[in-house]
Amino acid sequence: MEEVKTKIFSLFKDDVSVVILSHRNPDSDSLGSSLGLAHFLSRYTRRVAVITPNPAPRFLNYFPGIETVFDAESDLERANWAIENAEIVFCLDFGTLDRVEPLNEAVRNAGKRVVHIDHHLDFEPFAAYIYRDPAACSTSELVYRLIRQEGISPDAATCLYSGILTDTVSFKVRMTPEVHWVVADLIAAGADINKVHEGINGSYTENRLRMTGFALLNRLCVLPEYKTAYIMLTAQDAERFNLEEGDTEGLVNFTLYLEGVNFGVLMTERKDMVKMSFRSRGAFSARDFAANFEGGGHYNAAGGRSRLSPAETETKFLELLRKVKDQLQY
Ligand SMILES: [Mn+2]
Repeated sequence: MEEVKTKIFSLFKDDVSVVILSHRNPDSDSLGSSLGLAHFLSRYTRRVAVITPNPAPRFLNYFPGIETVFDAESDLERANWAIENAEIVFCLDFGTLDRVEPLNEAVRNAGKRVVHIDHHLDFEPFAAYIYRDPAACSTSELVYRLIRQEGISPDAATCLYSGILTDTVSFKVRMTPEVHWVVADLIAAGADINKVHEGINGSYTENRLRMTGFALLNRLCVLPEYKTAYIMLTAQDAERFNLEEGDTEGLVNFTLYLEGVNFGVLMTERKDMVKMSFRSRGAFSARDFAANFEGGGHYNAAGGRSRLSPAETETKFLELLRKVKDQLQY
């Protein structure tokens, strides 16, 4: 770690131009690590661009510096240009380049200028500098480790705190003693934890809250024999509640509130696919299961997608579930 850290720091110089890129469908850890690093780098340079492949959901607006982030969907040319011309390209919180489509080619071509910082199990070697640790709770924790000795500003601390909070599902999963030390340090550095908690838990739209209730009442299927619970939200459901990007964030976690359930899944019908989120507790690998649906991620939390219709996706899901029935009994 120390060696990589020294190498990364050797890249920083006054006025260096930096791009920080995180994955599609930005979440609190991808934005938290990206903006946390951006705040830190502002002591070296003003030429820092934080880019996301598509727009961040509105509820993440509480991040200090969010107004500086731009997305490739709104201006692909600008995003590609920024990556081509940056002296350093940070890739944060994703393991493989398919997570940053349509910017993957630009990143691949940037090879020698790329610094890859991540905690996912999936990994593709596309960077010259690699700092990854699948044992870390979040990429925000990795950024913390990278910059802590240099001093952390309150804004950077707020961003990193938010990433850690959500990637640990409010300090419930992927926890180590280290995480509490890190969080203590971030609060001491001035992290605005009220702002983060308000942003995550105090900023639902009425539609989002009612959709959550609807999904749990009418769309939750519990399969005790498979120790599994899943929710399927159709396009009509999304329309009924006027769902916005990010409104289903965290919904899948409710499935594991059930006693005796080891595997929970959320399927959401989108324009040209069914988006899937997988959560497991204990020995069952959500990530291995997600591989059946073009997915990946962490051992107990993964994502994927299906190009089949919702009904066909459900059938495929149930067939696969039958095959892993024994693995789910513990
Ligand atoms: Mn993460």
